[in-house]
Amino acid sequence: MCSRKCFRMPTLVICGVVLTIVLVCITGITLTNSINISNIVKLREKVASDSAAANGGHQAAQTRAALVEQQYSTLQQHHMSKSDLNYISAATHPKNLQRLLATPAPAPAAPPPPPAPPNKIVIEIGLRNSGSNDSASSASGAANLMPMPHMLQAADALLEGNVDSISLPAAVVAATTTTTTTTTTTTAPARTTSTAMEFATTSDDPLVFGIADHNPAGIQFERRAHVKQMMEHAWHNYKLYAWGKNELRPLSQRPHSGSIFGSYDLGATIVDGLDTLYIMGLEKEYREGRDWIERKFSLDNISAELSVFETNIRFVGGMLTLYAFTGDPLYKEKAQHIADKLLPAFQTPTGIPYALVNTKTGMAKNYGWASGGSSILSEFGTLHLEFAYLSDITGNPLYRERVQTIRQVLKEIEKPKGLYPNFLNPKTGKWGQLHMSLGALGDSYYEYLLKAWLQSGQTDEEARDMYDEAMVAIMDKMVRTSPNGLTYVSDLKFDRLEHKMDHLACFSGGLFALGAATRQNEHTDKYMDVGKGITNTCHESYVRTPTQLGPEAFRFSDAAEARALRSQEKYYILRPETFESYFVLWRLTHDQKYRDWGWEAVLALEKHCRTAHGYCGLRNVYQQEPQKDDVQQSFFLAETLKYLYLLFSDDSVLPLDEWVFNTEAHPLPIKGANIYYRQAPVALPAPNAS
Ligand code: DMJ
Repeated sequence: MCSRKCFRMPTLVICGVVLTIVLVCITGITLTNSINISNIVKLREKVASDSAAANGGHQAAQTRAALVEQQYSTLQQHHMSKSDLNYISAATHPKNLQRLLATPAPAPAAPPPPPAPPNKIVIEIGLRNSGSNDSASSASGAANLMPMPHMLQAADALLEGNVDSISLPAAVVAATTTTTTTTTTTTAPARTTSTAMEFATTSDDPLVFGIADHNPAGIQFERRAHVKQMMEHAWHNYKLYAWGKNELRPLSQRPHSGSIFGSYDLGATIVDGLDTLYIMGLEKEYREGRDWIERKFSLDNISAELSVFETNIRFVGGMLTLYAFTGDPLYKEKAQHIADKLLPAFQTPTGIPYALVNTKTGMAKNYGWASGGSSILSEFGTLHLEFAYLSDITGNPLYRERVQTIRQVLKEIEKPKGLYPNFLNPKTGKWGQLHMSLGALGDSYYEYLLKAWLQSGQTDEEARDMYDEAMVAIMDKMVRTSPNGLTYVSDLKFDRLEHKMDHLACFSGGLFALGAATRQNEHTDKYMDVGKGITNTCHESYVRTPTQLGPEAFRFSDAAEARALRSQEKYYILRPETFESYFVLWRLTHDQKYRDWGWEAVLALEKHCRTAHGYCGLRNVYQQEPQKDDVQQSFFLAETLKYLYLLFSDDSVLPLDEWVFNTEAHPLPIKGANIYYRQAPVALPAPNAS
């Protein structure tokens, strides 16, 4: 028989166990709450201080943006990848700010903030579906991404104090690939979502950075992530072995000096590659580059002989894009500084600039090899986008005037068979040798005719007319079809067609297609056919080599199609033009084959061009194990990797109706269509004294 004592023993044990469980629970809850509450307190403090400082709706909107940013910075501390946090800057996108301003912003809260009503919103950080992230699966994974309206809703709730808990499940902390989900119990109305990518609105906000895409279903995640990793590899090795120099020699692990940049250290890879880092969300690397530009980049006190064309497309173009992206005045100042150094080259009887200019003396000249002292069409004809935009953001009309002068000379001059020869004498205003090409020496002139029209918001009709006239003449006189049905664009030398196409001319697949997509006229169908045909031919030039990378030039004859025949045209130097056309055709047609072709190229680049210390070109793409050239071109970071990254991104990243790419793949905003145009205020006439 059990005594009372004996009965009490199990009761005490049970009570002890229950007490322990209760204590553990309380401790757990307290710990959880202390995390959540400290976050919330911090957020509320931020709300209070921001709100107190706020002078109006705009700042309230920024405050909400800051809250979202703060949330995400917490997530980042838990090893979540920045690319998975691309929505981070959504709330600071000027479009979203405008949208927020259009809706009644919450009244600035007077500190101390009121206690939060319980359980209005739970922000829960979840895991992305595992498995493949490529298009098919990403479509199903889309539902797990936190959409913009929810972000804004969450931001509002935070601002208003309607948040009960923010939970970070332990699994998230351990996760390497994560994204966000929300569970809302609020009845707050959802906002409409923006379709554009996101940018920082100010340069000095350390939390505000990058570009977001709003349609995860449009992204091939694994492919894109792979390209991003290639960029990191290229950049980190450049940083390690050639920082501040122009380019990297990956095999010898030292800088590549000389070449088109002269002998000075101008950080060409930094300036050329920086907008790609920005687009990819590589913030740390971007900031290293910006810092170098701020502290080191200057053309003062050096006596460099610079190529007007290369300096314009890479340096001026790079700075202009960075200015458009960030609004950081540093980039505008640098762009103007560089362009000013180029201006002496324009001091010619015709206004057609020389090819080379000395940054110290202003002495300018042409290349000795260029047809009797001529300037080169693809060089003096590829300044318009940058100079026109520079005038608009600085308010100084001089730059636009310079390129308008070039335009007038080219408009008025007689064109043999309606075509533009590659050489023009800047003193006499007469053509040199009658060689025409959509490849070397001609290429980007035609590109800038179409793109000047696009950049102007399709108001510069003169440019569009000149584009149509030139392309119709090219289709008639230079575009041909091989016996096996490959479309190509030949060079024309006097009256003789040279059935050869440069790799450089592979950009024209995209150019024809873009011409078709942006205006319906009698040429539209033909443009699109030729654009697709040329892109297909350039792909053939790649897949007909054992390396699956294309040669510098390829020929068409009875014996061969889309193959290089001469030893000096068998190299590949990491050029972008074929991928540029894949990108443009993908955007315009959504034919999956363009993405697959791009991915084939990525695999080939990885197999043959990647080294332990960066990427090299190849000396002969027709060899199974080709020798590498030991140069990582700056355009590999500026163009090749950017176009491949964008190929696997959603259309909302740099949409083609808001951005136009300069010939070095630096995107420039389209006037009237893009809020990042950042036009300088027009000076008002002085008030009438009377
Ligand atoms: C780039 O510098 C530019 O695309 C230019 O217009 C031509 N070639 C190189 C890349 O191949």
